Amino acid sequence: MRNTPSDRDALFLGLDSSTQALKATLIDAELRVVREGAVRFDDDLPEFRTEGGAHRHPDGLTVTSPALMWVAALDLLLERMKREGWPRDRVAAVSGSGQQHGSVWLRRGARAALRGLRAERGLREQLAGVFALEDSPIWMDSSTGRQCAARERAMGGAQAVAGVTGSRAYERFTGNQIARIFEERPGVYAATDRIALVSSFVASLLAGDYAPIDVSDGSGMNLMDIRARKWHPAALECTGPGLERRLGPLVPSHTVIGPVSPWLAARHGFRPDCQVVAFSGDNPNSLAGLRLRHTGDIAVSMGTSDTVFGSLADPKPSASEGHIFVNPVEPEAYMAMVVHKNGSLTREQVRDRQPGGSWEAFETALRGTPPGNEGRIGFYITEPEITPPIMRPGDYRFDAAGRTAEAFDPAADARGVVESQFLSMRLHCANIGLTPKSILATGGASANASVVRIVCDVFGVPVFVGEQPNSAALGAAYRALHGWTCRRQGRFVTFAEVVAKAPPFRRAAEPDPAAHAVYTQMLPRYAALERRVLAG
Ligand code: XUL
Repeated sequence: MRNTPSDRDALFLGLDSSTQALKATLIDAELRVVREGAVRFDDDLPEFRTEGGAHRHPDGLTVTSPALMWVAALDLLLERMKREGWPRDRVAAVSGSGQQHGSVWLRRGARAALRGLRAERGLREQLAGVFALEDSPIWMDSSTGRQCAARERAMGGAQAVAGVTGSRAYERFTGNQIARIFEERPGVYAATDRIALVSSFVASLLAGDYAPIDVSDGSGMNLMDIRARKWHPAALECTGPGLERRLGPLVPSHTVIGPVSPWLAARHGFRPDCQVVAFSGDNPNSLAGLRLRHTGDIAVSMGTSDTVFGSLADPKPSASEGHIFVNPVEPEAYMAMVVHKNGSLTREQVRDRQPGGSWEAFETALRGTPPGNEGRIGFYITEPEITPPIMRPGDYRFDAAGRTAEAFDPAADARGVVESQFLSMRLHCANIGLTPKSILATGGASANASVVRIVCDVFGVPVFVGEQPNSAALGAAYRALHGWTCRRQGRFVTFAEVVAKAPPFRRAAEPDPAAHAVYTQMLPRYAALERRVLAG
């Protein structure tokens, strides 16, 4: 057997089985990225005929991906690593990320097939027959409205479901997907030995055995008690019979689940003592990749949608907004995630109304208008909003006296849209217990200094900026290092210690106390106007 790599030479691999690609990021012990690679499902595996990695079904609601495609992608990725000479024999630990909520249905005999993999053949050839369901429901599926309603009835209402599982019943959440399969395809359910998440399934392929679901990705199922970090009996009960046995155990996210399979060592040159750390969901891994290491660190990602996620100690799960998951790097803590659908497209529409329609004009408008917009408040809804659920698109404007206003001048609209988006974020984050101590701003709009200024003043905390491409794969690599370090030292080592060497993000803004006070005063008025808009 080869010698253990010295700690200095050790490398850590993170995989990310996302909707459209399987990505890999390899880091060294100094946390530098040394290699990156990706297999794109549509282009590299055209025989599965996916679009954006998925199949959209004629009912307009069902969305699936072929489970065997994820296996084929891993074969291809590992072959490329071999061809490109990635130093696999220095990899001390591997972890990974999977798109959240997707489920993989394994029939009896799958475990023996995983344990008995033969080195002379690829995974695809040996595992083609292990699926009880060839097409895995994924997070884009919204076909389970009936099952969601039934869950909420059975468990005492939407707030009761949220209180226990961290989220009200959502169509894409795995428990509701499982309930639908049980109802509509009882033969599939009966033939199933194990239901894995995408994350735990890919971990199984590396470990050569069933891998447990980690408590962070497990929080996206509507089946787990997020406080006890255990399957919740009543939530299982209303889903399908014999479910606990089919789901297997739950483990903390930093758990080393075992060494890599003899197959991976013999066929792909990994060390037989390379450790597999439990895989988790893509959002939990991104939290790790953005190094949100302390309670109160939050990330605001400004893209097509604006997504906020962050670490918190005392969550307030809500039926009306957001999700609470167990934190993937701080076992006692939680993470919250809130999605606002009206993000950059909405800002762009308001930008187009500025003279010249450029971002420069938008910045000039922000610089030329005062914090609080002289009492004017607008709600700019281009697409039906998730948080809060404003379904009817349109611009809703109010003057300082709370009267409906037909129009604002373009500069007031520029300030109005940005202030409104971040006041909404502050309000709804606070509703689920997320109060930031620092913000990491990422995504397109984080390059705009005047937008960053408003985020900073609305929340009243310092804002850092930085891009972290492939944050889920990188987060998985960090988590591999984290799990490996905890195992090595025989104690829980904080994630903050483990990622201390990573280069800091740039500190971009400090709050202005006077502007922050304006926003704090504005918040109750904003909340009242939001209720008016919601009431129609
Ligand atoms: C989270 C969600 C998506 C998926 C795919 O709840 O549905 O973000 O994790 O990225």
